[in-house]
Amino acid sequence: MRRLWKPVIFLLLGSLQVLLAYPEDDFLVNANRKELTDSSLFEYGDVRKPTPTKGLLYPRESETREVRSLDGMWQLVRSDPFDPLQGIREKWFMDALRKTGREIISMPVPASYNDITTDNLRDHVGTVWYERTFFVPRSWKAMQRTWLRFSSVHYAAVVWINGRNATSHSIGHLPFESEISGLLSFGGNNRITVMCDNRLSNRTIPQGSVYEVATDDGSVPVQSYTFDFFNYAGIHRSVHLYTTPLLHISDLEVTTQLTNEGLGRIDYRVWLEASKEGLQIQPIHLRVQLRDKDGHVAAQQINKAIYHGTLLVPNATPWWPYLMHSDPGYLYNLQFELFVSSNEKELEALQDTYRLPVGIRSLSWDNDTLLLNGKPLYLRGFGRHEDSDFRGKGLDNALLARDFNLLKWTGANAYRTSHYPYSEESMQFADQHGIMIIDECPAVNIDIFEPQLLENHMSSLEQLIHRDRNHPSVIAWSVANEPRSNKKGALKYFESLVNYVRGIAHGRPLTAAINANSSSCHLAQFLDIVGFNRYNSWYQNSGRTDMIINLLTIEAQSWRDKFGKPVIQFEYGGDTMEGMHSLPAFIWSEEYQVELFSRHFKAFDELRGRGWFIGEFVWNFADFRTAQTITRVGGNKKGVFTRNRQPKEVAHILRRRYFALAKELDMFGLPEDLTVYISKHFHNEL
Ligand code: BDP
Repeated sequence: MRRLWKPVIFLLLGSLQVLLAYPEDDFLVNANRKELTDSSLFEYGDVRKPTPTKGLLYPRESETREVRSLDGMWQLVRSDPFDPLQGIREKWFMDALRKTGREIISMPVPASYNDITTDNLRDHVGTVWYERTFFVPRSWKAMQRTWLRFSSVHYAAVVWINGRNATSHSIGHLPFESEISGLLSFGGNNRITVMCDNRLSNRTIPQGSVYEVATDDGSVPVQSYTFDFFNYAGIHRSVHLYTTPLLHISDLEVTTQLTNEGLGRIDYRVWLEASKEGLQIQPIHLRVQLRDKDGHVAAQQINKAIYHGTLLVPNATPWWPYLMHSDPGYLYNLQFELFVSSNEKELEALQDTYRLPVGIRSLSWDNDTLLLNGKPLYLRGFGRHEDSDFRGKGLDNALLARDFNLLKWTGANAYRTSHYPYSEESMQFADQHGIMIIDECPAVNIDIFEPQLLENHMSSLEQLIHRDRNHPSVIAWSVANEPRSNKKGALKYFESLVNYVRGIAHGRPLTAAINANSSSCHLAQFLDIVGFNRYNSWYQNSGRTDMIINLLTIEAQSWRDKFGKPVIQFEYGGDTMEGMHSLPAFIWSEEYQVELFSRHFKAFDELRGRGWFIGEFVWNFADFRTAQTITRVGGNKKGVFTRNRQPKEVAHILRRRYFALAKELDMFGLPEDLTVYISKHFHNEL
């Protein structure tokens, strides 16, 4: 019976795709798919470039805008895994989901849905449907527009308001929005329905495949993927309603520079958008004011009919990273006010205001180093995950705050958003705290290189850069993690990808976390900074920490010799069971993790002296959930912290190293609790 649905599903696909602008691939995972083995066959010259995304400013209240959260308890029903499109055929979106007669599950938003219930929702493959109701005030109808914005749904989403299609999106971890003024009942109750599909295919970013397996009770679809974190799904981040005037500021782009003399320069560009009724409104001028932390105007400009400009800021307070300055993360507020002609007595009226936090800093790089405000950087930090008990990948402000406290406690100054874009709230936090970000797109472990994948990959980077280009904390874009870049097809694929990204990189260097060898990698030659992942004494030479220094220094030098670019190690580490001890050290014990790190530190110090090695990143900040495999005990245990964010023994050692580097490089004093009193004859100093 189940199988009968399949032909019906395929027939429906063409028309649905047009109706919902929902990528065919996401419905059609693994059906009629030809495996592509020799990706070198493809030419990438005429790949469709993604249509640049529009808007997407983070929703902020102002005197002209209201923001309302739709976070809270939603209702969820799951589809039959063999018939993920049943709800589309039967138009579940036209009425309350309880009318489907299916089990209703209370589901918090934001959160992954996987770890909330006690049944197999965790391993569900296919679609689930979310729903909630909400009021919008009558006052929102007059003279404004209402927008619906999702900060991220993984992997793909189709959205209806009161039974009418509002928007759709695919690729997780990225925001999308749409105007819904025409779909709402103002002063009345409204229903929002979201279909979320978690299936990954050869053409999704990241890739995966769904296949059918026989079980004792029949058969089930199973999602497989090679990347090493659980494919959590659902409405992962906040959902907002926000209003704008009929003519409003729809987008902003800002770049900054700092001269040696302390003169700050801010170049900005503003986009306006009007509804049909808003087209009549006549903009008169745009006032741009830079305000310091105390609200004083540090620079301003008034533009008539010009929507870009430059502000010069004498004696600017620069944005500095944590532990490079006593006041890191200094942010100004850049206030954009649009004035229009008014019928009232005053000649002009304030139409729209948007305020953007801005850090003034310069970023530059050459073949040896990356410089911030003219100072060479040495990055010390982590690869991380958005991952925690129950919430999975759901945004959690308590977790975010705890993580930043731990980052600062260890003396880290950077992290990589491995292996996908992190929440917008975390990017804002990084700006405020002076933590530097290597901003990675969701292309992890990509393997079968082909044009549709390339188009999606470009799109994921376009969306990421559009979202994050105004954050001072972002110091590089990472175009991929561990792609199979030694394969023949990778050469043309990455040439096309990097050519495209270079055109939109917004003043940041391009990097990637590579696990191929320097001799066979087809990606590194296109990058500005070569990043590599290597698990010496873990996946290679397990148990032999006495080989690390040699192997690591030889490998780093080989990347340097071949590509002549700055080099970073983006991943090293070993799984460690908290509380497992062994003397002498044995793999999986806390002592082994300490020994493994310590040998890496020695290699890093040797490499630092060579003038082109610019960063060390531990894998991983905290333990995290993975798919079920025999190499993982409850997940990946390479964390310096446990999954509930308590330190393993190595955290204290890493902390001493990172603060020692801060002292050596930027003359920072050490925290008092870094060492403990032992005896008056023993000074436990760094
Ligand atoms: C690297 C991957 C990372 C894994 C890590 C590991 O980039 O996602 O979690 O290995 O195996 O290859 O721990």
